[in-house]
Amino acid sequence: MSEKRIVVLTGAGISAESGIRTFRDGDGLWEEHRIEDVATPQAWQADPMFVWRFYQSRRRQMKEVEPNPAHHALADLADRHANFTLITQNVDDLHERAGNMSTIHMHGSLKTLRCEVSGQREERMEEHDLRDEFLTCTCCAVAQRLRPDIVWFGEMPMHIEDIYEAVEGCDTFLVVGSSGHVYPAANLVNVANAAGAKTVLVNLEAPSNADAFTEIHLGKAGEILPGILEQLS
Ligand code: BV8
Repeated sequence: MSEKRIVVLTGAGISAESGIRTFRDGDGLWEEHRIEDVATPQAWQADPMFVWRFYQSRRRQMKEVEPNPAHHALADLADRHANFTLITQNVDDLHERAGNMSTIHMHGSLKTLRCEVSGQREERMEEHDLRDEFLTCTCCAVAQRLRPDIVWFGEMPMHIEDIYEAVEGCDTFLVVGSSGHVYPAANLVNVANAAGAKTVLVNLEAPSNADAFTEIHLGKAGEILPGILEQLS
């Protein structure tokens, strides 16, 4: 086991080959609305059923997709490497299903829902939990509406202290499948550079923060990642 500290950040691009649409492929719209306008507390306040249907359709899709070779390559690397941290911007569970059980979800998760009163989380992925009716919590004496357990635009990302601690202390920072549009995730490569880490990108095309990386591999993650992880460990 090498003592090198490896931190990986994934974005929507790593799930693309599993059939999950990325945010910026194609038109980045959902029912003719910009996703940045749907994934906000304001949209939930204004039209909760509209936002709820957006998430329920993505929660249902999770039952139909499988991890791809990129997810499996990262799970294999985690098995071989003692000092490994996986952070994802994604809200699907494909990293866990490939074997990365301690994945840090900085933007939340589709599998869990959150009580709007207590903030308590519960996993609700049974068939009857995936219809378009609102769901209510099991934690309050009077059941309250559950919201998606998702970090919306304008909300604070989760586990941010742990994330900065890992990135500030790493030797290699690998980003897979991210356009570098969304902050603070897109800034983590600069944090890694400042910490003296080697920064590597695997992406289909050059993202907006491409200049920040030491090494760039352009192409599909499922095809490239299995080959380059040997060099990283
Ligand atoms: C915050 C969950 C501060 C939702 C997501 C005004 C007000 C408030 C904040 C802001 C503001 N203006 C800007 C901001 C900051 C804002 C932001 O960055 N906005 C952007 C639009 C400019 N950020 C925030 O709001 C964040 N919070 O700043 O809080 C704060 C401080 C104190 C107190 C309170 C708050 C929160 C951002 C999180 C938003 N939630 N996700 C959901 O999923 O429904 S973000 C969401 O979009 C994803 O999680 C992901 O992070 C992002 C999409 O990015 P990518 O993952 O990179 O995906 P994308 O489609 O863009 O790119 C895919 C890439 O893959 C492409 O480059 C493509 O080429 C490549 N690819 C495709 N196929 C493949 C591939 N690569 C390899 N192989 C392939 N096969």
